[in-house]
Amino acid sequence: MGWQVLFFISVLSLDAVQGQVSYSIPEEMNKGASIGNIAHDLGLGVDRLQSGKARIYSGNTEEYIELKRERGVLLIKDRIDRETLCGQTMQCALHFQMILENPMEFYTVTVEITDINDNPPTFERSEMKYEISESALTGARFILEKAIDNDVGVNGLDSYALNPSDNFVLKTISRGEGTKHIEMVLQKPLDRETREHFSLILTALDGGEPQLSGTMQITITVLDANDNAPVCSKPEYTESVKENAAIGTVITTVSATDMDKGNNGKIAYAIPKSAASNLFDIDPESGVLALKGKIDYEKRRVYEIDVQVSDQAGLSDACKVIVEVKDENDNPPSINIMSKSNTVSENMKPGTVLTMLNIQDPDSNENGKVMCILNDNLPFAIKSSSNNFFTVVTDSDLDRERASEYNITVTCSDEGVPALSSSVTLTLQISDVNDNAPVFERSSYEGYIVENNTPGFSIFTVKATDAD
Ligand SMILES: *[C@@H]1O[C@H](CO)[C@@H](O)[C@H](O)[C@H]1NC(C)=O
Ligand SMILES: [Ca+2]
Ligand SMILES: [Ca+2]
Repeated sequence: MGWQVLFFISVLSLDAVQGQVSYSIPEEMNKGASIGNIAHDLGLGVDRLQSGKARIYSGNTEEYIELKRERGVLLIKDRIDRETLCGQTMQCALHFQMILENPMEFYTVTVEITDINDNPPTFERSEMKYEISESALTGARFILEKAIDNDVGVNGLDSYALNPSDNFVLKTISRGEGTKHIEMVLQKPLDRETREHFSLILTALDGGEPQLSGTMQITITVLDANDNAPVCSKPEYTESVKENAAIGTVITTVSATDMDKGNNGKIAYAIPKSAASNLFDIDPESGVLALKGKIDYEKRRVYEIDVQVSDQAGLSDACKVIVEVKDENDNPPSINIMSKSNTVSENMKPGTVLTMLNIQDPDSNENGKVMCILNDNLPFAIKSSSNNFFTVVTDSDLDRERASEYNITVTCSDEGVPALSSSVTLTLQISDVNDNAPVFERSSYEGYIVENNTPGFSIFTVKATDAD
């Protein structure tokens, strides 16, 4: 960047003031660099500066500029930083006088210091962190830190950029005197379940040539909101369990998921109060469904259990567990005597019905299929007349004279594995019929009588018997 000399000589009202000269130089020139030929610019010879013992005078600017009397030039004595000298003030200049003696004269010298772009915009912090709820509405605004550029004019802060800008856009608000206020505005809703962390770069640019920039990292953590309800992994579970299974038997594990975080996603399992809630228990944390009471196939074959899954923030889902109870052979047949004869006449014909029985077995299939038998070697038989009905009948001729009483044991068994059975004993008396004629012990008797036997003398004894 070049520099220019602006000078003019004017006659001022003060006699002693001979004129003034102005120079314009950029800041940061090297030590010893020439500012201007002041002798020439004021129309003075180098001799005059020598004879007049020319010197420059000012409160404190000697430290920056020196006068080379023998050459008639002003030189840079020390580094000039416009920012140190003038801060953010647009106009920056050094003012001093050049004084000569014999005769005494003085000249006013102004050295204007122009800005060069030697400062990039900078942020006080390298990173800013934000925590933003995923439920934040579009249009939500977040104030960003401003950058500082110590240069002035075009070399000062010019613009900002924010990248990437998928969810957030940058908004710059001018507030009067060139002060800019910057905000990040949510333009697309956040979803923690899709993306939890964002890293953006805020860049501040100046308008210098070449352009300088500074950056700050913006880290955004998306906070969870309870925007997801728990979801059962299956809407319906079907399981089977044996009746009489022990208390504590695990039936199944219900599972559900919730995409939210922390308590918003912490699931609790429960069975609402119902008939099933007395028989089944679910672990609130693990979802393990277990038996809590006795289940009986003969009482109920299917249970539908509603399981509620809830997060800790009030959202829930429901799933169903269908439990089919499997039969076990846990019931022996029960024998009910519907009607019976305690006594039967010995002349009854074979096939006479003595007892009618009704057999019940509440188990299902083979476990409830029943057959009945009698104990061996009896003149009786058992017949099944129809479903669950049995009759005990005479099977051959009876003879009271041979057997007058029978103990008939009826044993009924189901076909379960192992089989269960029960039995009942029926006592039957056989009543007499006159079916036997008296019979002599012998077919002929022979006896002797001696003479003069006394009356009443027994000749022989005739003996007859009757089986009835
Ligand atoms: C039948 O059973 C009863 C009682 O157990 C017994 O007293 C009786 O002698 C038995 N009768 C026969 C014929 O076995
Ligand atoms: Ca700058
Ligand atoms: Ca500068």
